[in-house]
Amino acid sequence: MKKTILLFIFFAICSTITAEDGHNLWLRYETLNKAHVIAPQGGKTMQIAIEELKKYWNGKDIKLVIDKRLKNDDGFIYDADSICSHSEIGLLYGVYEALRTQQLSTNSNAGGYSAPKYSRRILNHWDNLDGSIERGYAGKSIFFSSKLKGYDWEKRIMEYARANASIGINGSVLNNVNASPKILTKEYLDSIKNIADIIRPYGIKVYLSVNFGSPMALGYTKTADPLDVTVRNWWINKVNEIYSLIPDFGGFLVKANSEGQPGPFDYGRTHADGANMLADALAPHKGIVMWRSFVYGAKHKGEDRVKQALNEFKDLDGKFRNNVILQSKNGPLDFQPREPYAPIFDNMKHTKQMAEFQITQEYTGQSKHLVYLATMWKEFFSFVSPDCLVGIAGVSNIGDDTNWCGHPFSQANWYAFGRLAWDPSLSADLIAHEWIQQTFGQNINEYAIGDMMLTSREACVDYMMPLGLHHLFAFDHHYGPQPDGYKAEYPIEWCPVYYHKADKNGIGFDRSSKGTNAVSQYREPYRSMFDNLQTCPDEYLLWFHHVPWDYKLRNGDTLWDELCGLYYRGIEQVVSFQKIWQDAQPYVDEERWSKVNVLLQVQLDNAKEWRNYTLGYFQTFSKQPIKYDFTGVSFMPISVSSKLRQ
Ligand code: BDP
Repeated sequence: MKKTILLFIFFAICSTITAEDGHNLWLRYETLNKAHVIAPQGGKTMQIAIEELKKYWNGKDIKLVIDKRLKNDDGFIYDADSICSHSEIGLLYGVYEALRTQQLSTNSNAGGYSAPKYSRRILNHWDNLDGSIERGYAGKSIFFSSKLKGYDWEKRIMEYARANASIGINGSVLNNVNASPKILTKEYLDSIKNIADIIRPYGIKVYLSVNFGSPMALGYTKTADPLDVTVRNWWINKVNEIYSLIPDFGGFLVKANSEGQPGPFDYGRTHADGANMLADALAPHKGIVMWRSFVYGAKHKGEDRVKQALNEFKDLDGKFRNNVILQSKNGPLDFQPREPYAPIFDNMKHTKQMAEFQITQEYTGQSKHLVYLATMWKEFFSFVSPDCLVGIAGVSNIGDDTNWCGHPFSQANWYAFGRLAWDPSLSADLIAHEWIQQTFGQNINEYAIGDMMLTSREACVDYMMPLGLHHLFAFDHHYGPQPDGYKAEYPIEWCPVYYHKADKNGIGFDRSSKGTNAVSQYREPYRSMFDNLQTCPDEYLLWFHHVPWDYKLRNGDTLWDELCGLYYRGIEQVVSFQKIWQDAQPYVDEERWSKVNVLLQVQLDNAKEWRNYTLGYFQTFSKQPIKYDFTGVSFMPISVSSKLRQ
């Protein structure tokens, strides 16, 4: 008896100090086991829908109804006591909507019809077969790492699928766009089949990144020429093999002739030749090809990098098969803290297009900085109509860390991606509040935390590269600043000095009609607006113009003073985040609170480093004082040939 009491006390203590490791993401429903669910016969997806309701629904009776009159497969109608959809997966989405609503304080407008804007809502994992993740900051690959085995591994994959289903994500490209040909070998396809079987009931299709040179690299053909019959047949057979294992396989994602990857140019063929060959192999199975437009340094080498993608693709508009989708990053360069939208979205009128967002924070502090990205993605949608896209891809930030994403707030970016892929008209604000309430409960100082999230991306822009500056990142890891970066052995497009072109006269990349004329790729009114220094928004100023240090901005400050002021403003913002987080302490469990607290200090230190290093360096050109209290490093003038800064 005594022993039992001791044990009881022991467990009671343990449960009060149970680690809150963030593993449960935004899925923190209380187990109630009180609902009575009326549902038709169904498969595994229906079973999951029923189980979720039985366990977590706080009402009594609820009906699940399949109604074939509803058009959109994934859409549903949800009201107080029923969820109705064309399909089982639509019902499951309805269940998660019902449970989300139940978690939120403002659920008065809940209910009605909801259907996704896009039928392809896809995560792109940049996972390598050795378990590492390109630009991954939250541990190893959940798919290819060996840390988890057997049941634990399956459970993890299932949790992954459930989290995705809860926000409507319905596709996963499992491997890196810099793809190893080995992914197409029997050994790997068998393990991909296992993954597909686990995630299928949650409505998630598997896609793979493929290396264009695969048949040759694996030793089956002498060439990878897309017009060669042996090559075409190899792909047809390979695709058939994949579908025999995974009947609902989604298709391929391809990075070709970019950053050293093989592609159709190697054989004098076009992107369309390459994409169409794969599309033809996939078409009988209803598979698709997502062909990336992230290309530079191939055909248009030497040209302003941000112009190259469109120049490579514009003549191919209308030449792609119906099951090819051109996938382009939101900006024309590479996931910078701020870029103008990529003009390729304006120009490819007869080609299906998808936008690629980067959820993993390669250029926004990785998993160390609190940067909520929904505001960036909404900015994109303020220029590019959601109607011109057929799908959305997000480069995942998921790894095998217990909390999935590294920084507790990075989970919000995964969440926001799913919600926006479902409905791009949702506001960043609403999504932030949904996430906060579900992740931290309703007692937290939600409005202050919400403000912190909503201003965090702008803060990051301010302390890293304000006023349209871009790619000032340290080589290779892309974490800290290296505005003086130049290596003769690297392509010039990897060197920060190519992008800011600071000299004694001023700073910025002249992409106006007097410069590289990148502005000409934009539709009006943006073309004229960006072209004219007077009308170009400050946010994009140094993206499009080389501006004198003494140039007077609209607010009356000189460019130099404004630049300095913004770096300081960014730092002040992070200080204010720390204050908000201090106030949140009573409402957040110790583990997550401390983790964020420590990371905010890292973020502040990094922000200061960005300011000191960057302003210290630019000051060698501006030769002007920094009006603020400055303790930056002092810089020797750089020795890069002035030609690079023309
Ligand atoms: C860049 C990354 C690089 C990726 C590349 C891509 O630095 O690791 O392979 O994009 O998107 O942002 O292909």
